[in-house]
Formats: sequence, structure tokens, C-alpha cells
Amino acid sequence: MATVGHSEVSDALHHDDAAELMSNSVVKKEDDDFSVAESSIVNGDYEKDATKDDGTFGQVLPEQPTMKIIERKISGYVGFANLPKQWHRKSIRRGFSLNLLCVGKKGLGKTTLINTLFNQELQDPASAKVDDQLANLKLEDPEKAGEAQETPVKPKVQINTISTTIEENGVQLALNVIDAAGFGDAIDNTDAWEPIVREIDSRFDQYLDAENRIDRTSIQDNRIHACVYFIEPSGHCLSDLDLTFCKSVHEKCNLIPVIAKSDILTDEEIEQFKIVIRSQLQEAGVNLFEPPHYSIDDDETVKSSKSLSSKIPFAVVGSTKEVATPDGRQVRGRQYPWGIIEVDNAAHSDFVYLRDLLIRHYLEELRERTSNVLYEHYRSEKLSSLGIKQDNAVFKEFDPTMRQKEEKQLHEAKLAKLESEMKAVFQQKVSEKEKKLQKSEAELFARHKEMKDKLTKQLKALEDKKRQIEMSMANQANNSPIQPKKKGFLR
Ligand SMILES: Nc1nc2c(ncn2[C@@H]2O[C@H](COP(=O)(O)OP(=O)(O)OP(=O)(O)O)[C@@H](O)[C@H]2O)c(=O)[nH]1
Ligand SMILES: [Mg+2]
Repeated sequence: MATVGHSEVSDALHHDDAAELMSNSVVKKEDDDFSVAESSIVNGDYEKDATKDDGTFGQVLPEQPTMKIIERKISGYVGFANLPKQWHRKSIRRGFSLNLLCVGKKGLGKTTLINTLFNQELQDPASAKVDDQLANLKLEDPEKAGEAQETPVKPKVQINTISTTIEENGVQLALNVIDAAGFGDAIDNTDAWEPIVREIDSRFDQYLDAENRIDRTSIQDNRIHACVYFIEPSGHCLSDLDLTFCKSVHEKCNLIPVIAKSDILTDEEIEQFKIVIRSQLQEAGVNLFEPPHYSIDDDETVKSSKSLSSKIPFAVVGSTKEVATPDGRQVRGRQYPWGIIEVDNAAHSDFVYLRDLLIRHYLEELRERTSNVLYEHYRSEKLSSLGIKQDNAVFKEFDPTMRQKEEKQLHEAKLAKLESEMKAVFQQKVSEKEKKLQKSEAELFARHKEMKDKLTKQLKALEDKKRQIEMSMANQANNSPIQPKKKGFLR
């Protein structure tokens, strides 16, 4: 039999024809032996192997006509290894989004840091406000010129949002930066955190509302995915306002604290400050966002996530300006008389670690934790506060074992109720009887006392009478002038 090459076979036969030929002609063997037989056929030794009476396959094939056989490869490749690529395509099509809340006192470098993170000059909402005010400014009415203008009382903290879509290598990111202007600027900051918490809650409420609508095809996710909290670089400790804010938001959003403008502190001061901050937050029971660990993570991922965690709170420096280093490089940084601080240099600040946590490595984790943990917690609390509870009985209907269990419980409850009712009736009867007995005993006692009193009275009256009679007899005897005549002859 002539050897059939792959290309020749494919010219001569379709796959199905070849399969049919094989199933008609090849002796059925154990699975383990199949590959041996298959390779024999491919090598053109089919006739020789199949007719060989050496007991290898236990059965001799009858003389076969010369035929062309194609190798039918059994492929183990199903194709689900391709799924990540599908996911990748879908993600590119949909794009990504991030809602980032920035909170910190005035002038701590919030806008600069966000611009540095996304390498964009995002419009400062504060300046946008000024522009709006200028646009809305009307010429003063001369008639009212003398009148005192009524200025509305502004809230202490104002929430402003800048929305933009940025693109990098074809990947789009819809970015919403939420800025809490005026936080911590008032003389009394006791409830400065309230408007921010209200904003986070209202975004959760919006999402809950949208989820409960009939049409849920276009739910927009406005929930806060991360909150970067700017700590003043005092080098001392967290203020009461810092702690109160962290405590009030840590269960509502992924909290990431940063030490702002850390270039004004020395390395030792930063380390010391970080230790104090971590211990204060731990003492207050504040949970920060940390890179999650998974069992499939390789050593390198575990190492890098541990190093990220160890850097929290990140001591950051922000700048979008390019400066020239002494060695001739153009870098983003801040120039000082004593040297240059490079923003993107991990040896100079923790900016790169913050960027890794927030964007490069854990953006999707931030979104997922917001949705699966924080929002779920809020949702269940909200629904239970409204008195809505899940009725598990609906699901038990379909489970016979659960139903049997439930019926048994019902029966037991019925028996227990019956028993307690009988006990109650018995108790009632006993107590009624007791009361009756007590009553009759009291009556008897009263009658006995009454009779005794009566008799005592009678006895006393009789004794009085006896005494009177005795006295009157004695008196009579003493007062009588005539001696009583003595009977007898001596008279
Ligand atoms: N030394 C130092 N200065 C910084 C840093 N980041 C920003 N600045 C400077 O701090 C000043 C305020 O920066 P902004 O980014 O406007 O601060 P902000 O927190 O957005 O201010 P408000 O929006 O007014 O609350 C600017 O002069 C910045 O150049 C930093 O990392 N280190
Ligand atoms: Mg700003």
C-alpha cells in the first residue's frame, strides 16, 4: 500500500469519508492502543500491521482493498482558553469608568495630583464655578443700588464633579472626579463629613432606583469607586476631623489615604508619620482598601501587592510640569534649590504605588469591591430599614425536604401550643379552686370569730348579772333591821 501524504489525502477525500472508511476497516481497540494504530495507518504500514497475526490486537483483519485513509486527529482543544481574548475585546468595546472622590483641606494638592495621575489638565471645578459665576453676573440695577443685596447662605462643603473621557492605546476611560470643595475650611468642622456621606449615599440610592426600574438596559454607574483622602503633611498625627471622616466613609467606599505634599517631610519623618497614621486608623477600626490576594496569584504578584500594602498611606508628590535633571533627562517633577523631586521615581515618592493601586493594577478590583461588598451592604441595610425582608417560603415550596422539615416544625409548634393551652387551663382551674377554698376558709374563720365574740359577750353579761345579784343580796343582808327569825324553840 502506498504511503498517503496529508496533502494528497485532503485532496482525495473529505474528512467524513475518511472517518467512515476508518470506522469500517479499523479494528476496535483499547483507547490506549488507539494512537499506536493511528500512527501505523498514517505511516502506510496499515496492511502489514493489521494482518500481522502477532496477537497485538487480538484479531486479524480480512484482506482489505487498497484505500486512501486520512489521519483523523482527535484534538483536545475546545477553545475556552480563548475566553480572556473575548473578554478583552468586549472590554475595549465597552470602555472603562472610574468615579474618584477626592477629599482634603484646601490647597493640599488634590487637583495637581489628579492631573498628575491621569497626565491631563482636568478643569478645576473650583475655577469652573468662578467662570459660571462670571457668566451669570448681571449689571447692577441702579434703582436697587442702595438696597442691601441678599446673598444666599452657601453650604460649607460643595460637591463638584469633573467628567472627562481619556484614551490610551485605544482603551477609553470615562473618568469622573468628585471634589468636596470647602472640606475642613470652616472654623467649626464638626459635621464637614456629612455632605460627603450624603453624596455617596445618594449615588447608591440612584443606582438602587435604577436597578428597580423595569428597563435596566442603561444603568449608569455613578457610585464612588474610590476615595482618595489627603492628609495634611503635619508629621504629627491625624486630626479629629481626619478620623471622623475616615470612620464615616470606610464602609461606603474604598478608602485610600495619602500624605499630601510629602516633599516637605524628610524620609524619617514620613516613616514615623505613616506608623502613627496606621495605628490611629487601626485603633479607630477603619478599613482601608488593600490589594486582594488570590490563590492563583504568582509569587511576583504576591510580592508586589504586599509591597503596595506596606506603603499605605502613600506619601505623594504631584506635578505635571516637566523639569530637566542634571543628567539631561526631562522628567515630571518639582524643582527646588537643593535638587529635583521626580514624580515618577519610586525612590522619591509613593506616587507610582498610588497609580498602581488606583489605575494600573487594581482599578477593576476597586469597582468590583464597590459593587459586590460596599453597595451590597448598603442595599441590604437600606431594604431592611424599609421593612423589606426576603420571604424564603417562596423557595421552600419547590424543595420537598425543606417542605417536609417545615411541616414537621409546624406540627411540633401546634403540639407545643396545645400543651401550653392545656397547662394554662389546668393552672387556671387550680387557682380558681384555691381561691374558692381560701374564701370559704376566710368565711369560716370570720363566722367562728363572730360566734366567739358573741359568746364572750354573753359570758361577760352573765358574769355582770351574777355580780350584781350577789352585790344586791349582800346589801340586803347588811341593811335589814329585823333579824331573821330563827326557827326552833329558842324563840
Ligand atoms: N510642595 C508641593 N506643592 C504642591 C504639591 N502638589 C501641589 N502643590 C502646590 O500646592 C498648591 C495647591 O495645589 P492644588 O492642586 O490647586 O491644591 P487643591 O487641593 O486642589 O486646592 P483647592 O482645590 O483649592 O482645595 C499649588 O501651588 C501647587 O503647585 C506637592 O506635591 N508638593
Ligand atoms: Mg483643587
